[in-house]
Amino acid sequence: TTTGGALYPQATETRDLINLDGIWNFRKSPSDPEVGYRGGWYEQDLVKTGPVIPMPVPSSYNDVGEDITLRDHVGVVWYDRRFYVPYSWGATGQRIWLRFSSVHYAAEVFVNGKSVLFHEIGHLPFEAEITDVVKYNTSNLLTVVVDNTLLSDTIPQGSIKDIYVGPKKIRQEQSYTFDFFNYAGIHRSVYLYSTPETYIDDVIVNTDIQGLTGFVVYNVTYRGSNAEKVQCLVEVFDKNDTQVAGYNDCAGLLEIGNAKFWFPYLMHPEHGYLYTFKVSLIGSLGEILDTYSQKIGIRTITWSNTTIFINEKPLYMKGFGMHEDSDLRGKGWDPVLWVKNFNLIKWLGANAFRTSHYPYAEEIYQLADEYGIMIINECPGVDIDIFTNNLLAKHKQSITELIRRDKNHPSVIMWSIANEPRSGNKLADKYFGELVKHVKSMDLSRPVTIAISVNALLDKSGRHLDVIMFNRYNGWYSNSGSTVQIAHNVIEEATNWYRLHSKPVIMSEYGADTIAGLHLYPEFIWSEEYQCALLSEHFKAFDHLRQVGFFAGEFIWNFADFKTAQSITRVGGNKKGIFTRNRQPKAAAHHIRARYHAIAASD
Ligand code: GCB
Repeated sequence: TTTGGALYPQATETRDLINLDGIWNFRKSPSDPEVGYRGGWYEQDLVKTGPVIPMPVPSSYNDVGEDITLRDHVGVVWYDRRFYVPYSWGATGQRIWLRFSSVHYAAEVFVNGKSVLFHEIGHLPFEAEITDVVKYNTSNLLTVVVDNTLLSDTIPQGSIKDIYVGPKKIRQEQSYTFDFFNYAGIHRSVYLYSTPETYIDDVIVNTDIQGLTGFVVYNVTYRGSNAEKVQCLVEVFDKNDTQVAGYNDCAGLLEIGNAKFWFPYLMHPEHGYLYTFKVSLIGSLGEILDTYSQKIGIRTITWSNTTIFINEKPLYMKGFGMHEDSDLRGKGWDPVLWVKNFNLIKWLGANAFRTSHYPYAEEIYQLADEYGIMIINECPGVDIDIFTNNLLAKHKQSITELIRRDKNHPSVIMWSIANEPRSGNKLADKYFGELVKHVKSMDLSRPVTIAISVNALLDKSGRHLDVIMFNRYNGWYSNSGSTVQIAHNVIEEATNWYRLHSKPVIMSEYGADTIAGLHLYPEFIWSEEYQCALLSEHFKAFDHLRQVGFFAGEFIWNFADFKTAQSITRVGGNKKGIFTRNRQPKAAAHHIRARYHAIAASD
């Protein structure tokens, strides 16, 4: 299920697309996950197997009801709906594909009672060709079984414990060491789409710059019974739809004179400049078999032992860690939320964010490409704890699927292969050595990093990386309520990392939980005043470090408040946002905004 190119689905002259989002039927499985399988829930409408409730797709299922056992459910749930396939798709011999943009955590998919897909690891797309399974003369039954269970060999890891009342086991509880809520369900859009019999499977694009000239190195792969006789036509169009390059080959190098390069937001008046890269497969009679278009940006990322460069200019990143998280929807893809997020990012004058702690929806990367916002793209390896070979294989798989999906986005400028692993463990050395090798076997064009929390002297992952990121909560988890040591500690720690590894250093997390509307002066923890004071002390350190010269970026934790598991350190969730969960600014947002715009003006 993870072969092929994972191209974002689109309708073109030769392809059609039907979105299957909407309200599906939903049924929670009893705690024995086999009950539904034994009862044949996959081969009949769910409603015939017992009570169902309406469930929006895409969305997390946890927060749409009033049922605590739904919110805290551990294990399997079932979804189903019916769909039609247009006659015309069959009449023209189209291949038919079913694509899930993401389901958390594991999913098995049935069409008309037949198992067509199994996928593990949330946050990443998977698809299958279902040409031979669909019917044209009647509706088709689509059933999805979703399991949210996290164990020691899932990415990320978790554990399950049995809860007893006296001698009687009454339920299971999921626990995990990361703090964001383990939302589950069909989190992103579901598509039915068609391609011709001979079709474009993947397009890989890399870019280079020499003087004013942009270069595009590309490779098109295709499949189908006509594959031996096809040719490729590749065309590049600028924003005015004027063709600026073209070539008749499935792999090659295109040259664009006087090119407009892709620059980050505020680094150039035309930041986020995108070209359209169109591929056509041409048959032996000159007929068009298939077409596929995508936006590309011409830019280079390079790095030295002190500096990251974009288009040969030194880069300083200003941003934050984020989450896919909102009220009611949980981790469900929501275009309203994300257009708002991007408007706030621009309002702040930020130029980057990290997809902490998993790959985000594909549409988010498309928006980032357009807006010129840089992404540190993180795989779902958060809080890796027990380093086994099984886990390594799965961790590699998550990276394979991530790079396969996101390789062409100009906004993606770095791969983060983990967040806060227990990298002091001696097994971490080999583990991360192998993971970095794996990334490099797929993509040499972007630096590899990890957001590290272990002390620099104990950490065993840093030597494998191109860029060092560290997370530290001075004035919050340590010296809570006191800001006096912050600037000193941050400078010292960043300098230690640089001395040890001679690599660019980024502070990837720092911050303070803050209840919006709580005012305490002189500053006192949890108040808006304290969050601002804590940020100010970090700014002093960052300004100093930038002068010294190896410091490449500052990332506040977090963009917005988000939901967590229940804990005595979390008041209705993690409140380190500079925005509330409803995206209203705390005082800190105004504070950051002044800083980020001032840095942009002086760059
Ligand atoms: C961290 C984690 C992040 C948490 C944050 C916190 O180090 O990387 O996922 O949310 O701390 O607020 O505790």
